[in-house]
Amino acid sequence: MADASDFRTAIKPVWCPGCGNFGILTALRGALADSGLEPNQVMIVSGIGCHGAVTQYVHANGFHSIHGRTLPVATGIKLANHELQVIAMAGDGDGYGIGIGHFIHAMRRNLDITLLVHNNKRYSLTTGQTSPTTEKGSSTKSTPFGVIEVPVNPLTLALSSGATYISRGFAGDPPHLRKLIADGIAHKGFALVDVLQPCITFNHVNTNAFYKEKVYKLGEDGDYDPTDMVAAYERAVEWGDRIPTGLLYKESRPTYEDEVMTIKDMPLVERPVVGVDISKTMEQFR
Ligand SMILES: Cc1ncc(C[n+]2csc(CCOP(=O)(O)OP(=O)(O)O)c2C)c(N)n1
Ligand code: SF4
Repeated sequence: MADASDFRTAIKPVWCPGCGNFGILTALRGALADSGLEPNQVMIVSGIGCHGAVTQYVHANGFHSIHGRTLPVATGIKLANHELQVIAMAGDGDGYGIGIGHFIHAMRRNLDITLLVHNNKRYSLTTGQTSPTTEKGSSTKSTPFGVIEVPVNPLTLALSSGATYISRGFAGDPPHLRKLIADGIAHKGFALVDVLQPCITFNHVNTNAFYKEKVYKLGEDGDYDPTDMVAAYERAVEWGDRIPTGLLYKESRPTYEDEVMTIKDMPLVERPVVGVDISKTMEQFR
C-alpha cells in the first residue's frame, strides 16, 4: 500500500520559502495515502497560478490545465473514466473568479470530484493583484486605494449551489487539512475543501499569524451538526476574531455519474468503439 512518500516526485517546488502551498502539498500527499490510493488511480488537475505547479510535485496522473478551467477538464476526465480519483486544484482567482460559473455548475451536478482551492486572496502568480476573495478595503497592486467590492464567500456559495461536502482547512495545520481532504475523497459526490493559504510575498494581511490567532475547529466549542444547513450558513458567514475551519456541511445525494446511462455499466474509456476508425486520432496522442 502506498504511503505519503510514494506520492513525491523528484522535482523541487519553486514556491517561495514559507508559502502556504507547501502545507497543502504535504496534506494532499498524506490524504491520498490515507485513502488507500495508488498513484496510478489518482488524477490531479490544476489551473494556472502558483498553485498550478502542484501537478509536478505529486507522483500521480496530472493535467496542468488553463486558468479557470480546472473543473471542466476534471469533469471531462471523470466522465471518461469515473474509476479515477479526480482531484481538482485551483487558486481563488482561478476557481472563484474566471472559473466561478464552472464552480457553481460542478456543485449542482454533484460529480464525484474533490476540489481544493488554494485561497490566498490574491492573484499571486501575476504578482499580487486583487482576487475575488480579497477583503474589502485591502490595498493591492491593482487596487492601491483599497478594494471596493465585498469578497465572494465560497462557503455560502457552495451551500446555495448544491455542494454535498463543504469544508475549510488551513495550510498552517497540515494534519487537520489532511483529514479534511481524505474525508472529501471518501465522500461520494462533489467535495469542496477551501484552504486558507498564506501568500507570504503578496498578502501581508492574511498571514500565517493572522490565521493562527483566529481559526478554530468546528465542534471544538460544543456540538456542531454538519447536516444542519441553517447552522452551516451561520458559521459560513463568520469572519472576524474567529474563523471556523473543519467540516461545515455534508449531505448525501446521487452523483452525476450514477445517473448517466452510458457509463452505468462500465467507464466510457473501456467501452468498445464500433463503426468508426479512431486509430489515426489515437496515434496523435502516443
Ligand atoms: C484566460 C487567462 N486569463 C488570465 C491569465 C493570467 N493569469 C495567470 S495566473 C492568474 C491569476 C492567478 O491567481 P490564482 O488563481 O488565485 O492563483 P495563485 O497564483 O494565487 O495560486 C492570472 C490572472 C491567464 N493565464 N489566462
Ligand atoms: S507568490 Fe505567494 S502563492 Fe506564489 S509561491 Fe510565493 S508565497 Fe506562494
